[in-house]
Amino acid sequence: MAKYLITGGAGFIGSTIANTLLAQGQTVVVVDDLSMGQVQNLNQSDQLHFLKHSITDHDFINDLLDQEKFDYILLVGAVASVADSIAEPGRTHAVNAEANFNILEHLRKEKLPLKNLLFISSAAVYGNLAGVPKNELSPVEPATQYAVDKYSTERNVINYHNLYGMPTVAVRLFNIYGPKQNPKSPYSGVLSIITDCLMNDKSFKQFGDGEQVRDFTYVTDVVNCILALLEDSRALGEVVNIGTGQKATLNEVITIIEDITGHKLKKDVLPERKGDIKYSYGDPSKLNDLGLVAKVDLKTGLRKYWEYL
Ligand code: UD2
Repeated sequence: MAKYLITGGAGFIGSTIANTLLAQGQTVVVVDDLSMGQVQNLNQSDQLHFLKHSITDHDFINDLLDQEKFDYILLVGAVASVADSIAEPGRTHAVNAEANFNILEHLRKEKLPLKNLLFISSAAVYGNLAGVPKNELSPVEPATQYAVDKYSTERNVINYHNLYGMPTVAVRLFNIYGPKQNPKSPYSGVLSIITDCLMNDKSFKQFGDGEQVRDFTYVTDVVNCILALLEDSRALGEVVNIGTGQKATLNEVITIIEDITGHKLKKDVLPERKGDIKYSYGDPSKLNDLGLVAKVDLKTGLRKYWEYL
């Protein structure tokens, strides 16, 4: 059994990873400031150590790294929304870039042993450049603070492998949905907001014409791929898209949800959101070549999500 550090481990994706590892009997240390995450997302276990703290406290994190000697580190903690980063670029940079750089530097300087470190990057790095689906060699154009910080950390993570031999891997996630996604912020994932509107008879604020395209990927698919990549030496020093490769417009998704729930969504149509990407879907060939696939299709995933709610 191994010891894992998960930053942002009380959030939507981090807690799903943590609970999967705890079910395997692994030891998991979670550092989360609970700005978006919730302790209740984490299953109770003697193997879980929860620390409510910000990853921007470098001294705290460095002491933790020195004391615990983690086998695996998962850098999940982030200001998790593009729109949020436009509102708060300074805080975004401190969390999404500086906090992660501090961890890499401390591991390097102190020569701390490590089996693998995985960074959660984002499809946002591709920006609004023409040409979809995006593969890992597609040009990038990070157009928001969120995307710039995801891209710079991704490069650092890969460079620390190439230059210093640190075992690392980075994944670019597309739009993730499923149980535990917190719908309470205006910056939450759109599917959690839509289902919250349906459940509470609220009007959905739709930004733009609803023809924006996304690759919605179910959270357990993402977690299974992440945990497999951590163990795959072929993925060391690599950037890998995690997505289904299937695309859907917001309008199509709303129709599927209305069919599943039998409710009609009330909508207010507003202008497009600043920094929004029109067409975002990925080519998962590299992931698939590693024997991994995000296999839950949108209808099945939305049905599972609705049953969970
Ligand atoms: C998602 C991720 C982000 C990043 C990016 C990569 C979330 C919350 N964000 O951003 O972290 O990885 O993908 O490209 O998963 N929308 C509405 N009404 C709402 C909320 C959203 O119309 O109340 C629209 C929004 O303008 C966008 C689409 O729905 O066109 C998806 O929005 P989102 O916030 O779920 O995700 P996105 O793609 O901006």
